[in-house]
Amino acid sequence: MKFEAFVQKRLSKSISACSDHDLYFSLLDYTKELTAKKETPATEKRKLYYISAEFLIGKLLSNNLINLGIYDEIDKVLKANGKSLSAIEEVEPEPSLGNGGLGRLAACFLDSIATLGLPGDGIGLNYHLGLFKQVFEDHLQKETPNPWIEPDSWLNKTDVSYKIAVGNYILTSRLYDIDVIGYENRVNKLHLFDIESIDENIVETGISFDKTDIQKNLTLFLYPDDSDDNGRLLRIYQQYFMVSNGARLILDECVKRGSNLHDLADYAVIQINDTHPTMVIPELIRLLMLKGIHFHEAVEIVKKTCAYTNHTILAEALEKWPMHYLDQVVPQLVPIISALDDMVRRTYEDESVYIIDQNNLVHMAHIDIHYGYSINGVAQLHTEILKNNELNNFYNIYPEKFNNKTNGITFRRWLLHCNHELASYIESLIGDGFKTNSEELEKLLAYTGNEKVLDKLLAIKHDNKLALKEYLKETQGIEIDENSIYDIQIKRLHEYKRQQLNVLYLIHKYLEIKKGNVPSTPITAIFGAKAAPAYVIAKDIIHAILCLQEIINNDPVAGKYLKVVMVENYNVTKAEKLIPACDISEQISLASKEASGTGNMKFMLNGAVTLGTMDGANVEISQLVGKDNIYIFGASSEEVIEHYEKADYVSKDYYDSDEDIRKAVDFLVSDEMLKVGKKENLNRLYNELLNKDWFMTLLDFESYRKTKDAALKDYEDRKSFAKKMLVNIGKAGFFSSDRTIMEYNKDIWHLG
Ligand code: 26V
Repeated sequence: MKFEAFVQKRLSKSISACSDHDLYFSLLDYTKELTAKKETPATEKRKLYYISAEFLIGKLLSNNLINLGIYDEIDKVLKANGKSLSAIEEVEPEPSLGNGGLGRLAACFLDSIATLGLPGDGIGLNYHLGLFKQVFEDHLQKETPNPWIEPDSWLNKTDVSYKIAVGNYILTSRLYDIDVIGYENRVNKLHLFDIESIDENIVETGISFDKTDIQKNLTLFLYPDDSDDNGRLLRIYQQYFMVSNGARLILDECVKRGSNLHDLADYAVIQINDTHPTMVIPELIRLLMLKGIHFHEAVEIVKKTCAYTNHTILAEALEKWPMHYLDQVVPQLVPIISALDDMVRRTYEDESVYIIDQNNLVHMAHIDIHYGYSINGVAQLHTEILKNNELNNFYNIYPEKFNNKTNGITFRRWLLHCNHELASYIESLIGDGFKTNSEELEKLLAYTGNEKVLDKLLAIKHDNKLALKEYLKETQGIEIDENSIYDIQIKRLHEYKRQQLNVLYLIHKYLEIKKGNVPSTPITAIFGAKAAPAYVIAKDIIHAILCLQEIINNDPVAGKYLKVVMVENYNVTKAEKLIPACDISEQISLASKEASGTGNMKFMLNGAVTLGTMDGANVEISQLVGKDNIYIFGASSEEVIEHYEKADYVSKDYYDSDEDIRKAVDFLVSDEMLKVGKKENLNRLYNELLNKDWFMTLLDFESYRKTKDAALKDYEDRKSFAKKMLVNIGKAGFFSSDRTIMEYNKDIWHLG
């Protein structure tokens, strides 16, 4: 049935008489009906289960229309009736079911798995409230709840339910599914487990709530604040609930497809996304033993079934649970984890590879490495650092298990959906093959000397900048200049990502402008970032940015040349508006700290030029585009690792010896700043930079300043800058998550 007829039947009115609200819910149901018709039960023997605590799927309407191949048709009929799809999209709430890169990667992977026609489902939790909504008050971040589930949504209730014993509770689960529609291909599922007794009314002020009432709070929040014991216990409840349900679903499905469980590894591969789902290993062993399989055989079966992806080397992010937490929440797993640890102790002398350490902490990653068959990092450099440094003791034991899978992004969302104008222009130049074979973007390189093409590229960028300008005016009342250079840093706020380095540069630039050294083209520096609610310094950095926004934007002279914008509540939806408008993509983490980054790939695909360190996937980007088409600065990962080993980095030395640094750092606690900001926060940030600076901001300042100034200068020659943009787009094909997934399949999963 055509959409017009569908609306008429459903609402007894024509499209033109409908509100955007009517049309959104009609499109939701229309899409679901079409999808249901496409569904075919998996006939393959072997299937992938991607278990993850986060799937940052973002809004689904446009993406689903694109993947079903009906976007243009719907767009046309809406326009003909005086309606706009982008206005209708505003009605859709964003499911923010992830913190950042790790969760968004899982969502891109599901899209590619379905697009490649592979049998593979996601397994996770149905959080009722996504990552908190960020609001700014008095130049500070405040957190409020972020609901997304409505009576009619993308969730489909199923009849799958299990009884899960956890702590002192027996919880009855309920499975909800979201369809994952491949681009002109198969439909897979995202399985999200939940319980019916969740009570949203237990949320108190902001996002605080009673963390002990498990029946009411288990799936209430994504990533509850784990800075206290109850928060950490709740994390373990969530993790066990996720993997126990997941393991049962996997076993049930495999038996249905013909497995006798001894041959489970022929029927299932389980990809463990970071350590959050690690308890699936002991839980599967437990469940197999309940089916009569002997412990040692169960261990061997699981070893052949599970594979682990590591997403960070940051020590504070590697999960280590105190044994007494596990005793309290998952006593049924404790004898199994102890037996797994025993086996390690009997085989290896090196204490650093034990599962349970001297302090009775359980190292979750160690379970994955000993009892999984594959361990991968997410970019070349990251995997090398895992092998040679962080996990070297494991690499020496199991060199064959280690492999790299450089991350990727789905081009359906990050080009076709978010940048229609660029996508259709590319299609007019090189045909539509790039939509399914991303490497075909290379054909664009034939046009790097073509003035008309370069002009058009600049014109598209200008349109996207104008659209962003209007959006920011509407949503935050901030006025920016579409003729300025848009320099954007959007990612979680973390000291290692070094938003503070960008801040120091902006202060420096402001002071230079005040001295009369004005830039030829005005600069708009845009940030978007949420800080973890308990991460004090991260919140201080947000405070500093908001203070600068007020000071600089209102300065009658400097405001003409420099604007600072902190986008409120940065999320996937905002990323889709920011990325297509960007000229300079800020990827300035301290070398060795950013495992990969995926925003860097999204910017490149949309024609922004990277300003970055040799970190994460910036390394692959620079190899692909060559040094003329990227701005690299800063200490190398080797230098940084050496500084840590020798403990010889002293930030104060850099402060003392460089006047630009000193002036920029001092400005944080200047009268000008203290007039708009809070002394406590600004002093704390100042002291942190001066006396600690764990992520070596001052070390890289001078090199950052020089390189950024060079990039701004090069921008003056628009044509040559447009050529860099085109090279970046042309070389972005490697970063399609289709390529990443093909590699996972070839080396790890072996599906089909
Ligand atoms: C987690 C935590 C939690 C405790 C406080 C500090 C902290 C810091 C970092 C993390 C990161 C968790 C894992 C993660 O999200 N990694 C990201 O994964 C992306 C996809 O592979 C990758 O592109 C990013 O570089 C990596 O940071």
